[in-house]
Amino acid sequence: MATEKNISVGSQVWLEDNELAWIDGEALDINGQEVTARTSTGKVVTVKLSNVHPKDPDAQPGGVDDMTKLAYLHEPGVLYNLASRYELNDIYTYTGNILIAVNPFAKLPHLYDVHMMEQYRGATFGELSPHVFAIADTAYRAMINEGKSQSILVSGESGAGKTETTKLLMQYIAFMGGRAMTDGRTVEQQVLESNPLLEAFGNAKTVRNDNSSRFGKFVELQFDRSGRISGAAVRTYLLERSRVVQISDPERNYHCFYQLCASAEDAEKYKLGDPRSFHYLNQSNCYELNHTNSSREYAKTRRAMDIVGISLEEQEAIFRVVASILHLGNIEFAQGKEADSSVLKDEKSKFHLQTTSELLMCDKQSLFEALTTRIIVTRDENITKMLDPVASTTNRDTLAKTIYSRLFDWLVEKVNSSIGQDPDSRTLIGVLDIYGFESFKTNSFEQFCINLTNEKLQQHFNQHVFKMEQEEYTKEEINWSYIEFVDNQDVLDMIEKKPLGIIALLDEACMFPKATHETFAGKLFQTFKNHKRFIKPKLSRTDFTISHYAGEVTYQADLFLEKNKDYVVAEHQALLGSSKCPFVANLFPPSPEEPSKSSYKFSSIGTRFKQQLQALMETLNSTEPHYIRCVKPNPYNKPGLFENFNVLQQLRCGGVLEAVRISCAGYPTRRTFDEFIDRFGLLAPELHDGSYDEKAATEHILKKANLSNYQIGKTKVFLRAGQMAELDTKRAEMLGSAAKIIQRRVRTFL
Ligand code: AOV
Ligand code: MG
Repeated sequence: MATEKNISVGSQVWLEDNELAWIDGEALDINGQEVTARTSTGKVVTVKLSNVHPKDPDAQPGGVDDMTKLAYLHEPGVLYNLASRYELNDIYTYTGNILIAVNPFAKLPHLYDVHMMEQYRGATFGELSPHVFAIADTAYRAMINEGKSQSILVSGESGAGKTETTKLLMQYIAFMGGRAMTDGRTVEQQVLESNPLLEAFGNAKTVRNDNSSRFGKFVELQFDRSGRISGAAVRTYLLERSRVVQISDPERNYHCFYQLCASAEDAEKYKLGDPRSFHYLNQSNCYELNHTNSSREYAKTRRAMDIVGISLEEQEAIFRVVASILHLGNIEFAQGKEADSSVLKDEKSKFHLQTTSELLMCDKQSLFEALTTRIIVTRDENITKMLDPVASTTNRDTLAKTIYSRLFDWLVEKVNSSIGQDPDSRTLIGVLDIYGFESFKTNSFEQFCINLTNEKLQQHFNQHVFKMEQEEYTKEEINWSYIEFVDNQDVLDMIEKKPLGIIALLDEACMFPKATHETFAGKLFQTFKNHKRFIKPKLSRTDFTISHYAGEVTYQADLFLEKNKDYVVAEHQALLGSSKCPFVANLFPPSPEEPSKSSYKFSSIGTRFKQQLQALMETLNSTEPHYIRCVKPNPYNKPGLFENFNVLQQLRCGGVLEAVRISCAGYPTRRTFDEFIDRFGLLAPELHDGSYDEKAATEHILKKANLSNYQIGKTKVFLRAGQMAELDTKRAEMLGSAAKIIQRRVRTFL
């Protein structure tokens, strides 16, 4: 970050610190490129001048509500502003138009009640304290006034508060765009209730978050001409499938499994009971969530289903399928008589096979065969191959994952068809709740896809905040010193381009029978050996590192091929497609294509995901974006604890620090002369004599209002952050006194 190095002996300064990231102190001595200072904790240290920043001596103890109001703009300033606000439970802070939301990890009861919504309704942006409602209100009003679609992009790492924020946004928009309650269901109620429904099936407890969304979500709210919600569409991205069959302590499987087990009557109906008796749940020792009661949650899920419009028969079938997955997971295999064949391990397994087939309404023997054999299609004949117990178990898990992901997709589609799309709607507000950047000890295909998403969104953010700003300034020929930013088009090309991008190379490897993760990695090393975003780690032959906008991530290629392949085993398709339960059969419709030669038909998850992202970007590009960056103040999900290093890393990844810089350096508010005079003409009534042109009139108003440091372009006026608010206040004062005069006159008249 650019710094003003106005430091002299006696100055208040920020110093880089190993423990706190930044610590405040007083400069004692300056010697060339080194500064000696006493920290506020009493230590005397000598640090490089480049690691010292001046500290604002007049900084307000409670911080400022917009980073662009900071007197000195730099990393420690931004960080300590957030920290000191957080201490006072002021969890929201603006950076120009971007909202930063620091997770309070505590209920703030009055922050989101109806009274609060009333307050933000129609309030000028920036007039009230920063709030997620203010962003929703701005988007809603911009849609109404300008007839342009809007989108609100919520990002942040796991547990940062994206999903909660999204729900608050939707709640506010429903409040603004709802219609009076009728005895039937209203569209906005259905939209709101789709949240608990999808959370029951798509959220789970992870180490990072007790209610972690294991899928990405874009909700499109459609509006009619009068600004009422008239339809909605939910798009979801990449549900984590592996969780259905594999969990590790202290995580959990998807909430719906525990909810169903806790529901007294239904659990009995489906021969369930203690979750501890099911393999898919007892791989972890965690069964309960703090502060939640599973049977009450089950009732909530059922109610959400009612409201969304899922019939009772469908609900019965959904939970029957959920139960069948638990029973399926308890079917165990032992070595059969013939080499490499499997039999059921014991009586318990027989019981679970029986129950699974009853619940799925398919033939027990066919189910057993679908689990323990594989048909190999050759040119001349079909050969039935027996599977050994290990292969049968893997096969069983594959079936469980397939059923669950089909069920989830069905729910999403049902939400969409039931709420309904409004074909006449011309404007929409999209709300995006999607996984933030991830970098773990081991990173696989999922992280690769998630980080691709974030690269795309970062580019969108870049384009919006940086490129658009600069283009606008250039177009208007105003004075503007270009701010540098790191463009990430090169990373995107490396991943997405055909035929030599990483995804294309991965698809190629998946289609080539002899390819392994080693040959795939080798191909990557060869293709990108001189790419500045690609690094081959020294100690591994199959790891590769991508230099993402938010930092380097090393991926393990091992499971990439396997995870990129999306296919339904033909035997599974045949088994469930012929289920006597129409709901189950419907989850496995016959594929429209010719029956494939091989029982594994490959379709690429990576490529499909890339296309989904492309479609998402196109939607976003046709809207006016609003950004909310959620920040997780500490990794322990504890209230009141603000860890500097952690937060800084998130601010960097979210582009917040860059955005702060540009917001301040630039002119975030702009209006055409015409719009400006419309709004503020009353500040200079003498303009009515008509002797000014628009540009001169604009300048006249600005001078009269005592503003400086704005820019007048060719068609627009450009204001610094905060100046619009200043003008608005003056305008409100004028209007207020005018209203008082009228009131007084009315009173005298009476
Ligand atoms: P995420 O969506 O960003 O994580 P959530 O929205 O689920 O994170 O938030 C995690 C938890 O933080 C919630 O369950 C709440 O307990 C708490 N929380 C978040 N926002 C607020 C708020 N405004 N007020 C009070 N508590 C809050 V993930 O889906 O895991 O990426 O994958
Ligand atoms: Mg979430």
